[in-house]
Amino acid sequence: MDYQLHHHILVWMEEAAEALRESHSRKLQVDEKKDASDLVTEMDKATEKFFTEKIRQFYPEHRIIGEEGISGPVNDTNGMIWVIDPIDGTLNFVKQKNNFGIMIGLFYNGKPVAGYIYDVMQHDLYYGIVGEGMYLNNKPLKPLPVGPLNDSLIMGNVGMFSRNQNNCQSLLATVLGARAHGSAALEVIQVLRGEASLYLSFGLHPWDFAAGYAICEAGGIICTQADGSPLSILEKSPVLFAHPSVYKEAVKILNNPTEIGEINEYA
Ligand code: 2AM
Ligand code: CA
Repeated sequence: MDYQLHHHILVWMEEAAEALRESHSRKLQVDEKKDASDLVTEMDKATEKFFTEKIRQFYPEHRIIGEEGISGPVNDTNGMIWVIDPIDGTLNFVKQKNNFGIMIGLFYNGKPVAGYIYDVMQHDLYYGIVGEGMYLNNKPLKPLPVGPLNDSLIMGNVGMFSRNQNNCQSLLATVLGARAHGSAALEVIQVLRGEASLYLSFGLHPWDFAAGYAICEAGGIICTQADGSPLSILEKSPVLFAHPSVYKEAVKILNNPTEIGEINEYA
């Protein structure tokens, strides 16, 4: 990892986060993408533009995959690629002015190098450098100990559990409970901290999972598709980030449909 590059990312993320916090005092342009729950604001676009311009200025040979599509397209994994979600949890950003993140994953020849997740309203910047470990606000991040699946909480989203997507209610029946924030950034943070044993979500875009993928790799948390196959930053995928003590059992449950056990009333 190039430390000037790392330092640039820290400084740029601070600046972008401050602009997002400041934007809460203004009335923002909000547009619907697919429907009223899928929003894009002027700040999603402005934040991606901010990073794109910085990267073009300092690292013109690097390529960018961003949710708002300001740069690209990128069709192969050669060289250094930045995968950027300028605001993860845009619905929360608009409706709660809280519980959203900025996510950046850095990949070289398709392999994770470093990942950054900024919990903007908490002023908490999580990052991981592959080969070095995970950090929170520049201090080493040591997750809470994670035990077996049946003694843990898991992260996901309400929609997938209510629809029993990929038999995920079986997983819900196995664990103590599931938690959801409506932001992949915040959900992954709980796994990084060891407050949850795994994060599962189906049909994530590369910008939804790239940062978490790289930080988890740095921290020894296993990252694959839900069926155990490898992730690619070029593909939309079902994503599983799981601590080693729960990974195998989670994959087995998700891929061997069984009768769904009893789900705790307060899960
Ligand atoms: P976003 O705010 O960047 O779109 C909400 O459940 C989580 O899913 C957020 O991380 C959100 O990211 C993401 N999300 C929302 N709509 C999505 C969609 N249509 N496809 C994939 N991810 C989506
Ligand atoms: Ca987004």
